[in-house]
Amino acid sequence: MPDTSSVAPASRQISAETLACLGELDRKVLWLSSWIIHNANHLRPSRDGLKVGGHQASSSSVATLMSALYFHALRPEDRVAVKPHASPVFHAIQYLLGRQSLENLKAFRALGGAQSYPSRTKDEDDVDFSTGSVGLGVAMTNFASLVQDYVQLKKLSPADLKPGRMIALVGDAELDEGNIFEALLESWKHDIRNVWWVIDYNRQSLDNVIADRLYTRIDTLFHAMKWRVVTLKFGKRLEAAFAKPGGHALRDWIDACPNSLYSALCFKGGKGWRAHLETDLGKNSAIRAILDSHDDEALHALMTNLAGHDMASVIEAFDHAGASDEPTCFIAYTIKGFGLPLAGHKDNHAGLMNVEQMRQFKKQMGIDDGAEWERFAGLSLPRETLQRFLDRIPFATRYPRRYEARRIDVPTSLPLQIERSMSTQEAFGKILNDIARSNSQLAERIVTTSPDVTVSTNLGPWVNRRGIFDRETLADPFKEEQVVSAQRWVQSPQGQHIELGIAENNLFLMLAALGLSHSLFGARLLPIGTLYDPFIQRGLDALNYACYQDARFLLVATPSGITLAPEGGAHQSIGTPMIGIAQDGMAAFEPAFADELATVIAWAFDYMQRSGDNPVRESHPGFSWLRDSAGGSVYLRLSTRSIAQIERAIDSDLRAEVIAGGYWLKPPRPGAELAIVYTGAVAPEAIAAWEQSSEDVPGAGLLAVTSADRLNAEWMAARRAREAGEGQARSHIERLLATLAPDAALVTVLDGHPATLSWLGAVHGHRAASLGVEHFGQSGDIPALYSKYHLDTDAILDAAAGVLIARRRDRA
Ligand SMILES: Cc1ncc(C[n+]2csc(CCOP(=O)(O)OP(=O)(O)O)c2C)c(N)n1
Ligand SMILES: [Mg+2]
Repeated sequence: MPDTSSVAPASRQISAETLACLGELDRKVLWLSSWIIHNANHLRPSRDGLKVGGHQASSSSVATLMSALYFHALRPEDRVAVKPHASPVFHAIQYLLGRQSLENLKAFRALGGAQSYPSRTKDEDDVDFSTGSVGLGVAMTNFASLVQDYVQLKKLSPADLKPGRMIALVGDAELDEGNIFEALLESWKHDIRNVWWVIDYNRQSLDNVIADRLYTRIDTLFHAMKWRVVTLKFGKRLEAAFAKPGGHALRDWIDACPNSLYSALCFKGGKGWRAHLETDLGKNSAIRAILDSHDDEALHALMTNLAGHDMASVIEAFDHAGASDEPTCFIAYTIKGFGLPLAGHKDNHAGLMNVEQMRQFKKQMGIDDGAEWERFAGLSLPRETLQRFLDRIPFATRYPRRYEARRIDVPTSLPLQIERSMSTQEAFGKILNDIARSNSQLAERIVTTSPDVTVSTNLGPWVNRRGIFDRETLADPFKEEQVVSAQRWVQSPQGQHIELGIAENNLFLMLAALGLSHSLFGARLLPIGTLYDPFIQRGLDALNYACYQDARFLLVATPSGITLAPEGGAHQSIGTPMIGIAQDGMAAFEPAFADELATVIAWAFDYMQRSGDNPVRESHPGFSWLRDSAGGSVYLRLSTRSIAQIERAIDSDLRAEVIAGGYWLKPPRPGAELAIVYTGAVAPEAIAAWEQSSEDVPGAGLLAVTSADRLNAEWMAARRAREAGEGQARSHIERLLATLAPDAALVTVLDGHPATLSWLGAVHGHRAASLGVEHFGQSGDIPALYSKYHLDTDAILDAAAGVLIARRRDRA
């Protein structure tokens, strides 16, 4: 079991009573986490025959580390991301702290019960960061620490909030995820502080025991990123054995023992250790003495006394590290399945103790039948002592630990000088520039971030005015040297833009952390992240993760579609409008005109701050089926194509329709046979096609869809409401399309996958032909590409003719 360059933690006195209480609680956490899973799998009736699962081995591996944290090292201001499959350990600890109900533990993995993986939004206890998709929760802590610095340096958080540590309990195999490395490098650039990663170094992943050579890489990697590395390898008992004359032979033997053999022997127990030690070191008198003085059980306990399971060693390391705010990685050697009959077995990831094994384990834990859920049953200290201990731990001094932040006032419309022709991307830059110029609270609370596409997504003017955030103040040498540049990038703690390197995972984790600042740090921020639309897919899991945690942000994705024409196929997004529809927690818009964009952005700043209950009624009559009072994040799909703008004022009715997702740009005559429906940058083609078709089909309508996502969501919600007995429920899109003839033809068109709008045919059973992009594009100019991919005016007219002919044939 080769080691990393060992750093012995300096010792600090901790009372024997404290250590005894911690040891007992650790035992209880191990018991409860195993029992929660056992109960779910063996004692709850199964209706579907599926194994419920849970991770007894993964949980046992981290029980001591988590007990040491929660019952000793943590302060209320610290925030923790727990490795996903240690959820039972987390909930057991919360139960002991009185923050989780027995009912929820009994319902682990059942509807409404404690979640399989800790969830900020679904669990009722004190989850700081959700986890589940490995690697993301870990990296989230780095970005959360950056946000903590941001709000504290600007004095936006409550004055009495001390800086906390952002702590991740990390499965060692999580380090295989690329996003970890992206986050490490990025956070090195930002000189992050107050981060702890506690690696549960059990040397097992899901499938396998990891290669012996890997440890050197982990150590080197963290050192290279300027992290302090604290290795916790051997527990006190093993250290004591090594300190005896000849003990070094035992240390050398363990150090040289391959991970797989060590794991296998952990599973086999005392007899296995004895056989190998006899063969390899039996002639060594010191080893002989150990073998002779330990029975099999004691020998097993000694040989598996790794520091990650040794409370005194863990406490010492945590206490020692607490003195500095340096980012710190603890490599804590552990055994997957420690203390359980699953220990060390390479197949133990999804392994569950069987009924007989659990009976034995229960006996070993001193727990009587019927006392399985009792907080202190089977422990050797009096319950009063343990309860008193729990009541006094630092972490218990504040609950709940989440903050509510005051709402930032947002105007219902944002000023924008509309040019005769402009793109939505250009309008976005101007809107932000205008906000940057103002002295408003809104301007103060906006924070922007971008993965190296700040300039190319038009955030430049905002950054020029508001500056780049950094702990240190740094002038712009280009400016000082009078080198002419459009960008003036002054860095300081006052800056309001966080510039990231090119890694979209990092962008979304940054937005996740910024978007939870109100709850984590009591400081409301209005985060805006920009990137090229196609690269959403690069960071999609992290985006999903941000939404899963209910982080609030405005995502501005530009340019998009094949409309970015000369940039070519590798940069063209096809599927993102479908992501916009399907992504929970995020309302997606694709406005065509600048005034629509200004309307949506103003609404978005308000929507991002909402937190009411579901279901919800909007105040504007008619738009009542969306879950709008709960709020969420907002995604804007924008374009660099400059299009002719419409001279108009957006009144409150039009505003409500733009927000609801669509409006008749050219209202149809009642009973009209045809409507052209468009989204986004193809507006000029749709308008031209409508003008030309009006000659043949008088009274045809032209429907502007600003949000296929919201139209769709409300349609689904209204249908469900009708099914639930609300017969009058009608969604906006149902009312809009009801003007048409029952068998009217619809032609839908957008620069994205046609399925985004094709469902409109199902609203009233209209016959729909849907245009869009289905295949990878290539470089070209807009006319060439729109023609090739059938988005141009002719294609729309052809499609209209096709559906109208089919309609007439059917009627005949
Ligand atoms: C992104 C992602 N891929 C795959 C999984 C499935 N999975 C869950 S745990 C795990 C292995 C975890 O190993 P490690 O992190 O070492 O945890 P431990 O040994 O403590 O169980 C895998 C592959 C996942 N949860 N997330
Ligand atoms: Mg592991």
